[in-house]
Amino acid sequence: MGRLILVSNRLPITVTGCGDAIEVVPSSGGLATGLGSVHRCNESLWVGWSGMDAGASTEARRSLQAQLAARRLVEVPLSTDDVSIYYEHIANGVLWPIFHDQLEKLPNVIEGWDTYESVNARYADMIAACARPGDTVWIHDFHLMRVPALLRERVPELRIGFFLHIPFPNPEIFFALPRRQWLVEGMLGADLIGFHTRRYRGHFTAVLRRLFGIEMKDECIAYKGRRVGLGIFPMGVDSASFAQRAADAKVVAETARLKSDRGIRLLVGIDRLDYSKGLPKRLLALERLLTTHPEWLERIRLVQVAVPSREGLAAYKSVRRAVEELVGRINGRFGTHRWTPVRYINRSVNDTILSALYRAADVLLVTPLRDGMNLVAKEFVATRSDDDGVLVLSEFAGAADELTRAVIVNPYDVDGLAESLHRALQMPADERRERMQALRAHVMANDVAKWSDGFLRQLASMPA
Ligand code: ADQ
Repeated sequence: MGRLILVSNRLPITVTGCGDAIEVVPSSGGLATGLGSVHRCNESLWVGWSGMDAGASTEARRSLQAQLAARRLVEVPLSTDDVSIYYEHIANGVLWPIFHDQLEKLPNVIEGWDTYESVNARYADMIAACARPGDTVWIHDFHLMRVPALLRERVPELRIGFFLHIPFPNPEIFFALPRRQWLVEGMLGADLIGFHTRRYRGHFTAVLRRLFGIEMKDECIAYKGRRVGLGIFPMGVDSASFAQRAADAKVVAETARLKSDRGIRLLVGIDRLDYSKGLPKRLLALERLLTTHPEWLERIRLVQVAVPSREGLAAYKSVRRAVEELVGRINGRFGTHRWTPVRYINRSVNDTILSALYRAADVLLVTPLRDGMNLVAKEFVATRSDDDGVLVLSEFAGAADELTRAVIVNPYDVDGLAESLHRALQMPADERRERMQALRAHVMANDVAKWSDGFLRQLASMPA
């Protein structure tokens, strides 16, 4: 049996300190946490960038290498220029908005594809240097779309899988992308390409038809004398550990503290501060709710946790400004000496607080304008072993295809969203329980281990 080599833009760690006093600590977040269990169980190698500048001192680099090796992590060093062009400008500044249908967020000047290619080639070089015959390589996400083809050129017989964590857009939008064919050719170096939903795969096959006249048959296409599988693998979360964490004494105490304001119903939002997550529209819906249903004044509170993200990009500065203005406006307009409608937390929260917020929420709001999957929705459901709490979920999150017993909303329809909040807040206990039980049955049975096993099993079954 060969080994598994995981590949992602970032390794699942954060480097702190400097010189030989540097320390490597695990990072959290969807991909790091989700693949973390795959990495632990499979004795795999994990290739990616450490987050450390390539110009760091020799002692710092030596210390880093030793700590990475102990965790079976392999670093692809990136310079400050690489990071600013490949990661910030192309991946986050160009690919992210197009894949989330936000053409107006594109910069006027798009350049740097050569750096995207050369960084992807360095990942391919590093994987080729680590791989032994019989190994399986699993590459993740939009930062590394050229790696499958570049790796195939270097080691033609390797078994290569690629998973796209974000949506694949409608062809009409995808075709706005300069270098679109070259990116698709990059992905087609894989033996198996995975998507979260049938719709994203449908968009991808429509693009293949238009670019190459290829049709999918039995979930496969024939391309350059090879077969490439196109599969649907909705990612799950580590459901058992979220369920277990809810019983932790610290979580129980924190949950009680959050619920101590008797008579106040809690709405909760947990997001990266990203324009795709729909925060301004969510706040507008809350404002609308307090206007059209004044009976909720002094009886509800939104706790919105928004982790700062990609702050160097103008579009992110502008969504942050918009959110802060709206929070200020709503609190100023409706707040009283004893009540503040929105509590806004502009940083990451630790695992205990996260679980307590999920557990204390009367209503969890997941209202992205577009989201590949959205793991927050599934983490919430996994945490609610009390079978209570209402999930309000955007129809434009991949998770909506599975979590059909949530209150499904169109986040562009602010009035409709306000009415759905009203309905969620009023939902009788029986209906809440029936819906949450159905959601939990799905989330507990379809966890992250099932996702990775399903992908890897199908990859293993592809003809070599
Ligand atoms: P993200 O866009 O990062 O992921 P998501 O799936 O919601 O979105 O995962 C976010 C993770 O970060 C969750 O595990 C959540 O608990 C954590 N998190 C978010 N806000 C936090 C906060 N304020 N404090 C602490 N933790 C926080 C991308 C795609 C998604 C896709 C995932 C996985 O955009 O659509 O679901 O990859 O494929």
